This record gives sequence, C-alpha cells and structure tokens, in this order.
Amino acid sequence: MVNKGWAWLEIWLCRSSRKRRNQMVQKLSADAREAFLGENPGWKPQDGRDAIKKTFVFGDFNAAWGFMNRIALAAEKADHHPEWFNVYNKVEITLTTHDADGLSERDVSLAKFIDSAAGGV
Ligand code: HBI
Repeated sequence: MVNKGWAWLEIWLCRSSRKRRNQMVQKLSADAREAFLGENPGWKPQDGRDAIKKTFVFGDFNAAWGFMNRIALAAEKADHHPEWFNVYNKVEITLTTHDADGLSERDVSLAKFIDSAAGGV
C-alpha cells in the first residue's frame, strides 16, 4: 500500500511541476523574434497568429518520415511539439507555444533542431 501512495505522490509532483514550468514560459521578445527571423530566413511568421512556419521537401516519403521521426523524439523529450502536415515527401511545420499564446524560446530551440535534422534540405 505504501508503494501505491508514493506512486500517486510522484504523479502529482510531476504534473504540478509541468504546470509550473508551463506557467513560467514567456513570449519571445520583439528583438529576439527579429533576430531569429533575420538569421533563419526559411522560417516565416504566420498571418493571424503568433507562430512561425517552414516547409521541407525531401527526395521521397522515406526521407520525410525519417526526418519527422527524429523531430518527434526530440519534441517528446523537450515536451514541446510541432504542428505539422505531411504528404509524401513534403513536411510543413508550424511552431508556437500554446502556454505562452505565441512564440517562445522553446519554438526557437525546436526550429534550430529541426533545421539541423533536415540536413540542409
Ligand atoms: N507543444 N508547441 C507546444 N506548445 C505547448 O505549449 C506545449 C507543447 N507540448 C506539450 C505541452 N505544451 C504540455 O506541457 C502541456 O502544456 C500541454
């Protein structure tokens, strides 16, 4: 019975720490946003929402899926996930932070990882 008690406590602590972490996320400053977009021209700001989007085109579906798999593993580890659409060899990715209601440093970090995972595509 003691084990079950500790397990519930661990779950509660994990959920509350995630909630605190997400409440702490701040929107990207205007300077940081401008710097990122200037240094990463492939990422475009979205009309009507505080998000960035980029499209990647690979040789075939297999390459696109491998790319998505690499991103999925990193996103899960970071607890920060893309909004994406894939058809055959094309992957469209949109990044924003729901908990900040807009762009945050988490999106910048994930975008840089995504570009590295794309291998120059
Ligand atoms: N992914 N892009 C993005 N934005 C979030 O705010 C977010 C996420 N993945 C998981 C996540 N938040 C959780 O921490 C909960 O807030 C849903």
